[in-house]
Order: sequence, then structure tokens, then C-alpha cells
Amino acid sequence: MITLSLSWDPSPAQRLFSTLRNSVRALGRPGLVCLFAAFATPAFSVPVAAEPPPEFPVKIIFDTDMGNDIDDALALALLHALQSRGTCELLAVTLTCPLPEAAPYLAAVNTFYGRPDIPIGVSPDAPKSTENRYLGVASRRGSDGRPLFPSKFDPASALPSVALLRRVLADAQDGEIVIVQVGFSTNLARLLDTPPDDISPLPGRELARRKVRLLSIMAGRFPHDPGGKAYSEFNVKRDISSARKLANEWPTPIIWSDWNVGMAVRYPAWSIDRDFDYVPHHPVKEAYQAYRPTPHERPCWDLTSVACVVWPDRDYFAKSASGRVKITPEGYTLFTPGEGGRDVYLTVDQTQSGRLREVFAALVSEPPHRHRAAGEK
Ligand SMILES: [Ca+2]
Repeated sequence: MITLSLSWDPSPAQRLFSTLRNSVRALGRPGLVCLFAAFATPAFSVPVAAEPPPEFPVKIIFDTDMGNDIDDALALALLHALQSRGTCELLAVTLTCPLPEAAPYLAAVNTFYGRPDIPIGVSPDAPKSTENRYLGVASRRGSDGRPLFPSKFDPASALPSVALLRRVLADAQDGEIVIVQVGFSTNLARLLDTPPDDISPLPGRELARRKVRLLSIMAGRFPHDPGGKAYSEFNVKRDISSARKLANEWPTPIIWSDWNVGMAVRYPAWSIDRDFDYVPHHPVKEAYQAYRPTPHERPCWDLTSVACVVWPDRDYFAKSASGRVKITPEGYTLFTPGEGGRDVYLTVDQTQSGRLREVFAALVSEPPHRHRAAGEK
């Protein structure tokens, strides 16, 4: 296992990283393959702490299948807490859940956190969802008949997800956007094929290439053991053709947080039970309990894809060497290392997963801030 823990001290960290990088370069491509084979375990990794901190706020589009699993709601709460401290700015939320209750739930959570105007993109023809267990929380009413989680969301005014993606990208500076995709690849695969229109003279692939600095994806399950069993993970399996298109054609760097990473970080039941009682009714706590009540501790799959883009310098994860992800027609995700490759995947060790569990609990349960972050509208 090659995982290094370095505090952010640019000079020695950069020197060490440079030495390691030169050593890896000296091995050449065949050497890299051998190196990967030698360390092809879930913990195979290269140093990540030498990565500089991102420029804040990180401008994020959150592409989610909200409604299928509850970790999407936890990730949305995390994004709001991060925005309140100026770490990120949530520019839009786009859905890959077709249920009509998905956008109203998103709007209710955004309104609860004081940001009712974050645009929401809908995809009524996205892949069929699983059982709808918690989106109905948004329409709950108190004993006086008033909505517990009011919002002004108007379904008629919501843009299709792909149009909203094009609009946000068109308005952005080059290299400014990070997309966090924690559902299916439906929207981003469609974006790639969009032609120029009245939103932008650029086709979708060129818009993505110019405007998206990084794509952070929760999907896949890499067979790390040589000859190990391959798996078709849920976010891939539900729309294999889109996932394959994305893996084949996406034009900018991708960080993959596969099934194993989220499984290693469980959201603490004690936080759900105790930390949200600053209000009588909380749209995330009530959704969690409606989905699968405590003492169940849900894996933090989608939260890891947020954390790795806002805290690349805090040693919460290790990263694989760069390489390329391919997805088979059966939905299996395969990673081949190769210098200069577009893709990396995350790993976590036991210490890192414990730290993530604590920081997720602290931020997801953080009350909405009374004061806006500097510069926030
Ligand atoms: Ca999800």
C-alpha cells in the first residue's frame, strides 16, 4: 500500500511528490503496469496530499437520482453546509430520477437551507426508479394543515436537466465548473450529443471540454484483486448505455468513487437520532427515517463524491494512479492504469473512513446559517 499522509507544506510535499513522479515516469508504461499488478489491492494508491487546495468557492452542479437512495439527501445537506462556509457554490441541481415528487423534495430541502432559488432540472424520462420511500416527506403537513417544508417550486417552470446543464455551462468561465454526478449517467451522456442552440453556439461535448474542470462520479465497483470478480453497480446498471458513453467520451478529468468507498463510510445513526433536533421537523432527518430508520447506518456513497472535490488536500482519500475506466456491455467497470490517463479512483483506509464519518456527521447536521457566506447572493 502506497498511501502517504502529508500536512500541506508546499515545499517538502512538492519535492517528495516530484521525486515520486519522476520515479514513476522512469518506470515507463510497462513498469507502471507491473507496479499496478504488484499493488493491485483496494488500497493501491499514490500520494494525494501534494495536491494544492482548490479555489473556493468550488462551483458545483449536483446531478442526482434523488429518491432512489437516501445518501443523495445527505449529500445535498452537506453541500448546503459547505456553501454556508464559502467552500462551494451550488449552481444547479439536475435530476436523473423521473418521479414527479423528486424536484419538489429538492426544492423543499433547498428552501429549508435558505436557498430556494437554486435551479432544478427535471428528467421525466430518466431510468425508472426504485420504490419511492421518502420523497413524500416534502408534502407533509402539520396539525394546523400548513406544509412542514414549504417551497415555491413550480413544476411548469423547471427546465429539462440537459437544457439546464447547457445554460449553467454556457454562463461559466472556462474550467470553472465541477460536476458531481451521483446518479445515472443519463444527463451527461445526453449533454455530450447536444447540438448548438440558442443557449450556446457550442455543441455539448465542447461545452463540457471548455467549462468542466472536473467530473466527480459515484459509480462502479472495480475488481481490484487480480482475476477478481466484476460487479455491475446500481448507478451503472440502471443506464448502462449512458455510463458506457460517458466513460468512452467524457472530455475532462474524472474522479470515480466506487461502491467500495461509500460502503466503508457509514453515516452514524446517533447523528440522525440526536443532531437534527434544532427544529421540530427536518426534511433530511424525516426522509432518512422514512427510507430506512435508525439504527440503520446508511453508506455515504454520494457524500464521498462531494468531499473529494472540496477537500482534495486533506488526506480523506487516497487516489489510484491515473488511467482509464471502461465499462463493459454487462455494466462492469474496469480500470487500466496508464500515464496521463483521464481517470483516477478513490480508496479509503480505516483511519480515513473514521475521519470522514465524523466530518460528514458534523456538516450534514449543521443548522442553516443565519448569515450568508461572503459574496453569496
Ligand atoms: Ca444517488
